[in-house]
This record gives sequence, structure tokens and C-alpha cells, in this order.
Amino acid sequence: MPKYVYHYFDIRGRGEPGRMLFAMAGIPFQDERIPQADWPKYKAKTPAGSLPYLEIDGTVLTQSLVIFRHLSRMFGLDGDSLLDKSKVDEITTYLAEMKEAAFKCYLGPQDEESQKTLNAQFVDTVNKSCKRINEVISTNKNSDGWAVGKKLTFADISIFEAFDVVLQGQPNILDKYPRIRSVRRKVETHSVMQKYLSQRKQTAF
Ligand SMILES: N[C@@H](CCC(=O)N[C@@H](CS)C(=O)NCC(=O)O)C(=O)O
Repeated sequence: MPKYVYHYFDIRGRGEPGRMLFAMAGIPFQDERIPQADWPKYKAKTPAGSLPYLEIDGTVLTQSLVIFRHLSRMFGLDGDSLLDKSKVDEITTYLAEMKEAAFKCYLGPQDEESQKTLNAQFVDTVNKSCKRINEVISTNKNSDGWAVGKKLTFADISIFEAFDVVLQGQPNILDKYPRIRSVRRKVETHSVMQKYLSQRKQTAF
């Protein structure tokens, strides 16, 4: 078993799906949480000047989606058939776009005019992403309720995680997308995920 060291801030943010993948697979890893206040002194020493990054027996991987896909493949959570793997990629790419749009709202310029534009872009991305993801889930017949194939994959983890913060601010956002809502419920009540979610470090976002 390789030694995994996962570096991210002490928040869920962009990095949490990585921790959830380790938890789901039951694979131990070193969870390096860098305090925001220490970031200026860490930044120059990190491989890409940003987080997350993952060390695998000392070899570095950067880019959150690359890391998540690597872990999903290693842990057999990337979908079974080639088509399923691509569907997992399709769903997780939509969700990454959606999170990126949310980050722009939270971290971009806070003046009224910019927020109006960024928020409109976010809502547009959410609607586009949710519509398509809901459709992909609907085509997964005899699936036992999972997004892709017949067991939990990284798509389900991402669907749960990507809406975590968004739902706090906009609790009705999934009203039009019942399939997405039910996948989230399946993840939340999966025994391994349920234990992880109840025990993980609590952070604001
Ligand atoms: N495309 C990169 C973006 C990484 C990124 O921007 N990370 C943010 C935290 S979510 C960061 O490190 N910000 C601090 C900085 O750039 O100085 C990825 O997906 O990993």
C-alpha cells in the first residue's frame, strides 16, 4: 500500500472529495491541513503554488480533478465499464464547473455589480449542470439508485459534496432535480459515508 500524504487547507472547499474517497475505500492517509494563516510561508514550497496536492510514496500529483480521478481508479470507484467511467467523468466535470462558478462568487469582487453578474453565471451553470446530471442518472436503469452503474462511484461522492455548501444558502435548489436529491440521500445514508460524515472535522465550508 503506498504512503499517501494529502495536502489541503483546513476546510472542505475544493479538497474534500479526496478525503471522502480515502474514507470510502478505507485507505489510510496523512491528512495535512494547512492553516490559512500559514499559507504565505507554505505557498512557494508547494509544487504548483496551490492546493490540493497529493504525495504518493513521495511522488507528487497536482490538480484536484487529476488527484480525485487517480484515487477513484486506484480504489475502484471510477465506474466499471468504459462507458460508465466516462459518465462518472461527465458528471464530475459538470460539478467541477459548478464549484468553480461558486468559488468565483465567494472569492471574486464583492461589489454589487460584480456579484450580480457572478451570481447570474453561477445560477446558469447550476441549472445547466443539474439538468444534465439529473438526465444521466435517469438513464441508469436498475441501478439501485446510484448515479452510474450499480454501486457507489466518485460520481455519487461528488454529487453529495458539490451541493453541501450551496444547499445551505439555497435549500430549494434541487427541488427540480429529484434524482440528484435521491443520490445525495443514498450517499448520506451509506454506512461508510454516514460514519465518515458524522466523524469528520467540522468546518464552516
Ligand atoms: N486548478 C487547481 C486550482 C487550485 C486552487 O486554486 N486552489 C486554491 C484553494 S481551493 C488555492 O490553492 N488558493 C491559494 C493560492 O492560489 O494562493 C486545482 O483544481 O487543484
